[in-house]
Amino acid sequence: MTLTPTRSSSAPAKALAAPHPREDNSPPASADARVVAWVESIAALTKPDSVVWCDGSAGEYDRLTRAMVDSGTLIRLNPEHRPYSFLARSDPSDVARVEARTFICSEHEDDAGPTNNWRDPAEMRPVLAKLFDGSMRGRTMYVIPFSMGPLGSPLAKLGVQVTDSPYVVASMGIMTRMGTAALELITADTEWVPAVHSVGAPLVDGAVDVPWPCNETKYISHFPETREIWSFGSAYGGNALLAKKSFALRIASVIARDEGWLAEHMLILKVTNPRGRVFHVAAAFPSACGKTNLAMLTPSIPGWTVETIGDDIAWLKPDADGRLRAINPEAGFFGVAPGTGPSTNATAVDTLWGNAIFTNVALRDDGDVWWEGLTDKIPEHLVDWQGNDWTASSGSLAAHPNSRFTVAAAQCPSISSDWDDPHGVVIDAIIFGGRRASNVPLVVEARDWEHGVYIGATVSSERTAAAEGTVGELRRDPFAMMPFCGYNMADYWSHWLEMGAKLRATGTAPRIFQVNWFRKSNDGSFLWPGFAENSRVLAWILDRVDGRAAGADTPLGWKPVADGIDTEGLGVTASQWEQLFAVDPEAWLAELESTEEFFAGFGDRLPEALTAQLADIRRRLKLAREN
Ligand code: TSX
Ligand code: MN
Repeated sequence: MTLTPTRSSSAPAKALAAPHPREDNSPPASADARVVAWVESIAALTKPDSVVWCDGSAGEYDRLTRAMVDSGTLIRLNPEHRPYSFLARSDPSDVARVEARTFICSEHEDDAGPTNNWRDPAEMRPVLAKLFDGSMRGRTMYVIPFSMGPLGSPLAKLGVQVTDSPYVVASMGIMTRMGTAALELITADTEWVPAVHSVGAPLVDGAVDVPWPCNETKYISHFPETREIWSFGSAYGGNALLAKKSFALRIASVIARDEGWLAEHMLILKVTNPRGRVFHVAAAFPSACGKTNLAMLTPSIPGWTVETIGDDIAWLKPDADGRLRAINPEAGFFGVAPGTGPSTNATAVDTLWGNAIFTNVALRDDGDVWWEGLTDKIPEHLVDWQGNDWTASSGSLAAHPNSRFTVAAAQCPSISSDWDDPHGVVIDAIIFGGRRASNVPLVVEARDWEHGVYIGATVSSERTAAAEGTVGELRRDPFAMMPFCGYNMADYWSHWLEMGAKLRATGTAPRIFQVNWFRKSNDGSFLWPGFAENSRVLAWILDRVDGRAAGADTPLGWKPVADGIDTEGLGVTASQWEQLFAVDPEAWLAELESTEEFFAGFGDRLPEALTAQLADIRRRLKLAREN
């Protein structure tokens, strides 16, 4: 079957010479007829000058990146310092995910729930049809088949994204298993998720292209019932790399609910204890908690090793023996650059030696990249993320605070040999974290799965900057999924509770823990050194799983007994240790009031088990207050 190129008569002649299109636009022979028909329908709507089916080869990546260097979208970094690497500078208006323009278009508003922006699909579809009509004129439309998870894995899912951004193609090539092999897995009865992306900047009426085309109007729309993604107007991160947050979390969470598994915003670690026993841990943290740093942790304690399986997303599914197995559905890291340095995450720095795309970081005079936190010594002169001359006295940041690196997971020195095991890894422990200056102890273990789900549902960070609201106010981010759950959050909690019941019935459910690296003393200083020292907390957690660490009862769960965590050489005083685990009943009873209010927002969809958990913790706190 041949795809007829659709050309708008008004498209300028120059745009017809799009970057290295295949000479004919015919789909590969292996392409499934439904995929071909869908691509034809999107091309008919968006009217690109040409259509290119991506094969995922190194040659294709090379051609695309060369064309982007020629067009000014990418700057090739000095190969002596950073081989096969590029810098992209985005439009200053297109620098982050836009939650206010992210929509869940379920048939019923209640199925999106109070934490999502809901739009009636009947209203959204015509809006999108109008925006996408001719939105790719003068450009090439790329077809990107991809697998989330190892090719052919029973836990993997397939998708096809079309995009008019070669930057998105190159990024998807790093972040997913992209190309011919994924396309060949799509046959007549394979489920696959279609994702349409346009930067929304057609080249018409002689318009000249810009390095980072985008549109002021943005829509990141999800249709959970038909499992479609439509994204318009942005080329940045999760707005545009639709395999990541849009597919692997928002759409996958809905598929997972229907199929009996979990799509989670979690890193995955492999940890080996000094006796050689191997454990796997999945952990959910809200933003700005250093998730990638934990995913690449180098332990400070002897005999323990930590390896990386994933840094952002985990798909978890019970196996035939009732054990929860997890894969990292991604193939790369799309990490925040600022704050990544030899003391915070030396492994990430080593991962980034080459073959990387950097977006919105600063450019050094020697053709390498720089960002705040990469080195203690600030370079004398830089070109900042907006392309302006920069010196330390400029009074601005050289790299955008949300600037990113994109790099293959396989290149990470701490990557585990089983990171791409198609069967996934058995999860022994699940950790929920948050950035809490007060109340939340360094670590506790949940009493049981229901208590663990309550801990997940109450994940939060305290606001640290006045600009974000009242300092100290809780920013709730249940399961770190607030912006990523594709359906009603209360139904998601019910699904977690049901998964626990199933795991208990057939096998062993992972144990659940809460951690907080960010508790502060009254003088405002951090009580816990964090970073590599977090290995001591991981060791306690896994000793608990191993049945070799005692726990002491608290109203919030089981804490380490005295000397349960090795603090040798840490510089944490006895008083600081006490403050790290202090439970102030009054402060906690006040927090429970706020949690009750938050829960009430979910109305009658709130699972009874969470109301019961809250009541139980309140009872325990009142008892503690009396004693
Ligand atoms: O990533 C962090 N982790 C997890 C590491 C595995 N960060 C950085 C958060 C921003 C993304 C942390 N910051 C951690 C942490 O455990 N802890 C802290 C707070 C902290 C910062 C500095 C010091 C101690 C604690 N100490 C000195 O600066 C000397
Ligand atoms: Mn994330």
